[in-house]
Amino acid sequence: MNERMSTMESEVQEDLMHLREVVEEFTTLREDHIALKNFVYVGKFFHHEGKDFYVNREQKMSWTDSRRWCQVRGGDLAQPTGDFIAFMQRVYQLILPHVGSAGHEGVWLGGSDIASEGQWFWLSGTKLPNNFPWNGLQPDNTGGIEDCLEIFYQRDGTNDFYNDQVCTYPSYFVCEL
Ligand SMILES: [Ca+2]
Ligand SMILES: [Ca+2]
Repeated sequence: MNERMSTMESEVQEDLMHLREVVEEFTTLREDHIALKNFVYVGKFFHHEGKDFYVNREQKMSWTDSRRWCQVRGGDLAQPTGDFIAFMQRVYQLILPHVGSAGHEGVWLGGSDIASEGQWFWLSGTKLPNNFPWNGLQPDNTGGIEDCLEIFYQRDGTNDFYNDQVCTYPSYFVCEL
């Protein structure tokens, strides 16, 4: 009798353990679902030359935090290829209604010269091409501390350009997925 009791007890223990695992898994799934729902809700997607991009125009973050935000969702900061002007215009269409009262916004992309001043690389490790359409005066490394790639937008669209910016500056950003 005692033996049967203890067998039952260990079976109950096992069931309880299994139940805890199921609850844990459910909780994780639920959190993922909420994150995904918010993700779809807050942003805008577009397609450019074989890649899917996502513009976060609701939250401003440093370049590093922006990168983490993209990575948590299975991507990274945007590293466009090909027609960089067309890419800039596509982002502009999505950013324009969100340009703040200052009349201009920066948008982070996945390029930097953090490793070596003046040597610009995408996060993939590929060098930015020689024909990269920097504005005539950029990258100017203002104050000796501009190491991250952004697109700089003016509300009127007359002066948009690729620029090097201080990495800790809070900006909108583009992820690739
Ligand atoms: Ca720099
Ligand atoms: Ca600059």
